[in-house]
Formats: sequence, structure tokens, C-alpha cells
Amino acid sequence: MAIDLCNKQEQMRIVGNRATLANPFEDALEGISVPLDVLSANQREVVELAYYSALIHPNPLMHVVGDPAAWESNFGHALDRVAVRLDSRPNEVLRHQAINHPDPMMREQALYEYADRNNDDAVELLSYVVEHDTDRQVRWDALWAIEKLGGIRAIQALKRFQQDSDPEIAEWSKLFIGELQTGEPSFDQREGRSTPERTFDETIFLLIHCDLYIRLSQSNQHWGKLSLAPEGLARVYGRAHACPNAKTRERQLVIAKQISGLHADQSLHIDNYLFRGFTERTRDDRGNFYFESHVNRPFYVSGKADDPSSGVQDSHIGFMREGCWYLDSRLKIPQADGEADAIRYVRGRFQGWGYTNLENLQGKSLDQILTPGNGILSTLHDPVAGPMTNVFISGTFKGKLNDWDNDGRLDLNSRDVYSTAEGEVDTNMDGIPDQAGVACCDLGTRLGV
Ligand SMILES: [Ca+2]
Ligand SMILES: [Ca+2]
Repeated sequence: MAIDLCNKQEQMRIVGNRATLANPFEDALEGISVPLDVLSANQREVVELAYYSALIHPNPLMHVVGDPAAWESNFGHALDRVAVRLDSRPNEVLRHQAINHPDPMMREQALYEYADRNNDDAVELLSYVVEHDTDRQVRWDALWAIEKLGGIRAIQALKRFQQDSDPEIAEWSKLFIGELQTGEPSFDQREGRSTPERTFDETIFLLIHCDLYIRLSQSNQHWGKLSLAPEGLARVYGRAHACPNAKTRERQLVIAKQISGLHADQSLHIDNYLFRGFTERTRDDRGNFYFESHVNRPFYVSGKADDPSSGVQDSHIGFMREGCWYLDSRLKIPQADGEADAIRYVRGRFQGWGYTNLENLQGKSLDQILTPGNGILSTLHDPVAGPMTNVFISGTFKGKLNDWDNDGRLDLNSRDVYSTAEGEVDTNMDGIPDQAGVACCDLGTRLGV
């Protein structure tokens, strides 16, 4: 998530009808002060964006006016300042692979790494990919990276795609522009539809980005960083959907995860997480939430999901997610006693623990490392997994409703997720668990052991 720290330090004040900008080219104390009405429309947009975004997002400026205990204690940000990039590919290699690598996941991984380095032409490269890439997920993830870089250039770049022929690309652009300008997402006016006989009222496809901070020495003085783009994360840790039911969504939620390409028989690896927490509902149209999961999981000592070669330890995995969802009063979910407004969009951040087998990484290229299941979640509260835990996972997520079947209507719950309402594995999606209380597909059962 450290890409989010880029370009956020514009020094800007508006006092009365004058704008004062710190001079970015010198250490001069004197800034540039101009009356607002002499600025061109474009200049005024730059000034107002910097000013209002500073008001909306207080953190970047809080170190000058507030208690650092409250605003400077983010552990991921502290690690980001000292961690060594594990992806050492030169910039020109990243640029080339972002456009030319045959695997969309690797194109995106190169693109995100390039953006994370905050290279001068990052927005241009991201825009080029949005315009030319053939994979729509790479395209909308590139839009998201533009939003993360932020600033006026990002808004100008996003505006180019508001009328894209792919309605989801167009809507993501509009949504991100809204967030950058006002802190609030904007949406188009499409209608929605529900799929009957499904376990969940909604199945929201998530974009997830994270930084993996890897503890490299016992002295705690050496840290590595790998920035994982959404498609890379989906391949290694699994594709995730947020699955709320209107009746219970303020207290619990399932994140249904599936990994392709892990099982030899090509079946999906199912890995569901039940989260519980609080939601603040003082407004009709949104909910701020803080949720945690605490789920029973096999911990594979090999560091690879489903690989019992080094032993398996029964453990409990904790994970945190917090953020905000936005309801759309035009999209109704049928309920037994009437109807409820659907969540149109959710965003937030998450963190947890992981284990990566460093010996297995040595001498390997990134595409050999970013393989299904090759990296697992972990816990510190276990006699075996605890001392092995070596990754701090810190990231952000976004998900909105999409029109998956191109009928012009948003699909609230059409995505296939293999979970009961309580997060148990349900491979035939009839609401009844394969095995009561089991939230992750069981290797022994699959092998018939
Ligand atoms: Ca549809
Ligand atoms: Ca079932």
C-alpha cells in the first residue's frame, strides 16, 4: 500500500481569496501567493484539488498539527521506509514487461512495481496500459494504480477513460475521479438484478493490492518488500469476493476465496473467511466498518497451500479489514419482509500475517514465485506457525457491482462462490456445507484419505 504514499505532500493553503503554494523546486520558505481569480480554470482545479484533498485526507499533513502517536504509527508505512525491494528488475525491464509479457498477471505486476517506484512517467505508462491492454482486469487495476498515485495528473489521466466502451472501465474511472476530488465515489445510472436461489444477497468481486513486508533477519534490522498487484495476489492467495447478506452485513460477512491451478485435478481450492465486527450506521447511505476473522486452518509448514510434505499444523488465522461501503437506493435486494438497499461499492484496508519459505524463493524469477498457493496466511499465536511467521501483510481493497453478463444491468449476486452463509465450504452452492464447520477445502477428504 506504500504506492498510496506517493505525491501526497503538496504544500498548499487557501487564505481568503489567495492561494499559497510552497515552491517545490527550492527550499525557500517563501511560497508563491496568487489571487484565486487570476488563475486559469485548469490552474484553479489544481489548487482546489490540493486544498480540498488535504482537508478530506488529514493524515499526510497531520504531522505538522497533530499528535504523531495518532497519525504516524502505521507499521506498514514505517516498514516501507526501510524495506529493500525484492523485485530488483531495472525500470526499463519493468516498462517492457508491463506492455509485452504474455501473462496478464506478470504485465500487471511489472506495472504496479513501476508505479510503486513513483517514476516520473508512471501515470503515462499506466494510461497506455488502460488504453491498449486486452485484459479488462489489468485495465481496471491500472486505473486503480493511477488513483493511488493521485494528484492532478491522475485525475487528468482518469478523465480520458470516462467514456470507455467497456462500461466497467468507464465507471471505475468516474468512481476514482470522484474519490480523488471529493473523497466520495461516483457511479453511473445502470439498473441492477438479483440472481434467485443464491446463498448471498451480493457477491462483490474484489480488487486487492498489498505489500508483503518480509522479516529477513533475527535482528529485525533487515526487511524486504514485495508489492503484490491484484492479479498476482489473486493467483497466489486466491480470487476473493465479499459476500454480504443484507440482514446480517452490519455484524458479519464472508470473504469467499478460490485458488485456480493448485489442485492437480484442476478443481478450485476453496478457502472462506468469516469476518465479524462493528458497523457505524448514522447515515442511511453508507456504513463504516471494522471486522476481524479468526478461522480454523491447516498451516502447511512447507509454506505452500495444500503441500503437506513438511507437515501440517492445525491453527487459527486472524485477519483484519476496515473501511466503508456505499448503498445505492435504486438497487433493491428482495427480502422476506420487503427489500433492502444493495451495497454498490466497498473500499478499505486490511492486514494480517503470512509465512513465506525464503529458501524456496532463492534463485527463482518472479513468475516462478507467484504461483498458486505459494505463500500462506499465518498466525503468531501458535507454537509451530508463530515462530515461522515472517510476513506482515498490509493492503487495500475495492469492489463494486459489475455487469458480468453484458445485459446492461448490474449483477448483484451472480458470481459463483462456494460458501455457506457462515463461511463453510459448499461446492454445490445449495447453502448446505460439504462438511459442517469446515471453511477450507480439506486435502485429506479430496484425496479420499
Ligand atoms: Ca448483468
Ligand atoms: Ca452443499
